[in-house]
Amino acid sequence: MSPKALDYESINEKVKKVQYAVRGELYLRASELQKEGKKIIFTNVGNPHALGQKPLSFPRQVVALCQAPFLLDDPNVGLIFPADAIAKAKHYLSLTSGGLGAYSDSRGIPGVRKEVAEFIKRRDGYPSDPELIFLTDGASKGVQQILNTIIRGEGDGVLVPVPQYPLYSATIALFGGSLIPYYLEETENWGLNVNNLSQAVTQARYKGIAVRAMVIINPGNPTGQCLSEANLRQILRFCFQENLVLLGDEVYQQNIYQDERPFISAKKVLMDMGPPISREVQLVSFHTVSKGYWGECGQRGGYFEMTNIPPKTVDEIYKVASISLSPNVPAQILMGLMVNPPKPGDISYEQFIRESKGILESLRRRARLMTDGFNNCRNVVCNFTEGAMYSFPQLRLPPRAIEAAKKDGKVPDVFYCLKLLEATGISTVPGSGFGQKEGVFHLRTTILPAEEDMPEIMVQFQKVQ
Ligand code: DCS
Repeated sequence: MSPKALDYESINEKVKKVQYAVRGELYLRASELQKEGKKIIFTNVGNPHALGQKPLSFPRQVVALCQAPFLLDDPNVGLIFPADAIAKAKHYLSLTSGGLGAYSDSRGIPGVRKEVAEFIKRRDGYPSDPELIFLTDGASKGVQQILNTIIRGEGDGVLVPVPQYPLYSATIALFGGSLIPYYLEETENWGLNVNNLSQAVTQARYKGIAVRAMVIINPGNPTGQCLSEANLRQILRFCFQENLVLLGDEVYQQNIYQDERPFISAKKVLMDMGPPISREVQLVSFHTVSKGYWGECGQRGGYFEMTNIPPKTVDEIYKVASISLSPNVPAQILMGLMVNPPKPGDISYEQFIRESKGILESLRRRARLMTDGFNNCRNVVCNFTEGAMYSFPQLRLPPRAIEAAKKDGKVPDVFYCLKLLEATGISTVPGSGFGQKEGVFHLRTTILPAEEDMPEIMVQFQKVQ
């Protein structure tokens, strides 16, 4: 009998080709060890609540009321919920057509998209059109929707930073496109060199690949660098010259741990550059409720904003989004709250500021503790985490470790991370999962373990050296 369509040998080869290291071999081994009773610290995923970060009170109060609207009719509701949370819940319920149990428009609730547009305008100083903003189930879904629209087949290339977050490599593989790497400069704090970009494009075109888009991750994952305004200008000019769509992954825009390079959006820099570039370069920017001091990864809320994308293309993206009917509605409300949080004078303002500042300041200290801890290890060098949630130290593995890995049939950094896991229970991701230069090895860990556990974790890292 011929194989059935879902027999392994006959399924879509592109599915088999996909690799996603953040939940790969290391994660699977860590889960096994956990089942056997070993205490595991999961620093493989940027999943703050899983490592003890508390949700912010105000947004959860609002969403709780939206989920259980009958509480709004309870005469005691005001004893449990602050009046501004009650008012906000009523506001969001009034924007839905039937509450959280009803599908929304496939682009998201219009009133929330308007709040996102107002946030972007406040942030950048330029108008933003709610019609060009789509709400999504996390930023991942948005990235997939856009890459799906761009990639027509193997001959289409997308420039991706290396090291990169494997959402990009995996999605490009799944859609059958070609990933064109451009290497970030580790010795320049993971900066982006435009000459590397030109070289990457020239080489790809020589191979007959139509390079159509470029991805930037700012702040970087796994590399943690923040792009300067000058660098963003160079990138946008390059996209203009080379006729590339820019995908601006800005999910870590709240996670900044230094003052020299505050976050600046690609949209703002594009608009600052003026015509013709500001009218020509096609840009799609992504954001999420999963990161920042929100860390609401499980809620799956995101948005993307399109700039200079023709209405007919927007309609096609809308049509394809409609196949999934509606993004997750509770997360849309969280997104509304994220872009429109309590204001000075509101009852919940002070508590909101106290909680959010507390998380961000602790992350800043943890970024420092981790970088310093790695740089105190023998045979490790590590750039400072300027932003995002990760540390990406380089491991100077001795030849005998590389030999031992080879004997075991493993990539050396996978071998090292497995050893680290067995010895300490710390579950990291090998650098090879993100891409790195030939012969250089890294690991990625999040900076998310509780601050009080951090010194002990760094001692554990030092022991394995
Ligand atoms: N873009 C980047 C750069 C990310 O790091 C992530 C998540 C996403 C997009 C997608 O986020 P959401 O779909 O949740 O909005 N980062 C993963 C990571 O590297 N560790 O944890 C999750």
